[in-house]
Amino acid sequence: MVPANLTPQYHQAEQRFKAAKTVEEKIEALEEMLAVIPKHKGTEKLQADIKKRLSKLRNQGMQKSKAARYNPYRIPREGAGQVVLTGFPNSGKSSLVGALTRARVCIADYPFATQVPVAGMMSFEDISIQLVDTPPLTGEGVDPGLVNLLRQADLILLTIDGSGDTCLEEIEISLNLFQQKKVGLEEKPCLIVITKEDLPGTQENLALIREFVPPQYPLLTISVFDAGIERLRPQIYAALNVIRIYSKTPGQPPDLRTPFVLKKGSTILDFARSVHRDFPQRLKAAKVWGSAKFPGQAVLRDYVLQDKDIVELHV
Ligand SMILES: Nc1nc2c(ncn2[C@@H]2O[C@H](COP(=O)(O)OP(=O)(O)OP(=O)(O)O)[C@@H](O)[C@H]2O)c(=O)[nH]1
Ligand SMILES: [Mg+2]
Repeated sequence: MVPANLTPQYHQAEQRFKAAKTVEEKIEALEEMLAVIPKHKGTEKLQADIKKRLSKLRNQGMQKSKAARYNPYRIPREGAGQVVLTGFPNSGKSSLVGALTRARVCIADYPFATQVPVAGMMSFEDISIQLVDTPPLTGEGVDPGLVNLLRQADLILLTIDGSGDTCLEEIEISLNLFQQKKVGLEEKPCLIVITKEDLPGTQENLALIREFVPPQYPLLTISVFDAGIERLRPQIYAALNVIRIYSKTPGQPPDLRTPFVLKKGSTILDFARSVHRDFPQRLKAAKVWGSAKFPGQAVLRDYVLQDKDIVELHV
């Protein structure tokens, strides 16, 4: 075996490696060892060894920096639609998500209680809809993560504390911000929920609020301490503009447990596409129960489906 003939420089670097505490320090020392190691047959095995340790540490480092880049605003859509709740501090976002889902939200009587988005599933009849609680909006700047979340949402739910002196300003600032940040209110619905209906201040402000809000925004008034909050489930579902379609295999009863959720206005062809991507080409006939003139009526592929229709596709 050829002697390694390691240099003092190498030994120093090796000492630094042994003393290193962080992944970064270790990587740096190993790189130095590799740079100064005499390159000949006798050190080949040692060189390979250093390279192996380096790549292992670099992988660790990458995972660490991935964790550092973790984005709490990245919330994958789940269920029949994603509803993002937004609004000024203390306006009742977390209380709503807490009342309608099992998500562990932070509710507090001081502002800025919520620091990262929290998602929960709201059940409505036989489907569930994702509600996302978020940190508050303010008049001064908005987190780009929140803007992205609003852009990707299927429905925006703006909460306004009806009892507050600044409720009209909050509505104005929020709607302006949605426009400035182009969150897509041209094609996506936005519900304005006036919270704290139980407080006398809200009752006093309601007439003003109704006059102030542009007519294209549906206004709801609720209290989380009142059973009326349950009305929100169907109202959120309705605002999502989707329909549920149950599929039926020929000769069998329909599958009423797991509906397909489609955009309102979807046709037989759209439904066929969501069942299987080959179905539109293979589709020979379709029958509809529900909105059809009579149960099991044969319909064409451009037939517009309605909520709760049962569809039998023949391919
Ligand atoms: N009286 C009354 N109080 C409410 C209602 N909804 C929420 N609150 C109270 O208002 C305070 C703020 O509620 P949160 O749900 O934490 O408000 P938030 O919008 O999530 O607040 P941030 O996370 O700071 O943005 C809490 O003390 C709630 O109990 C309501 O309908 N009626
Ligand atoms: Mg909150």
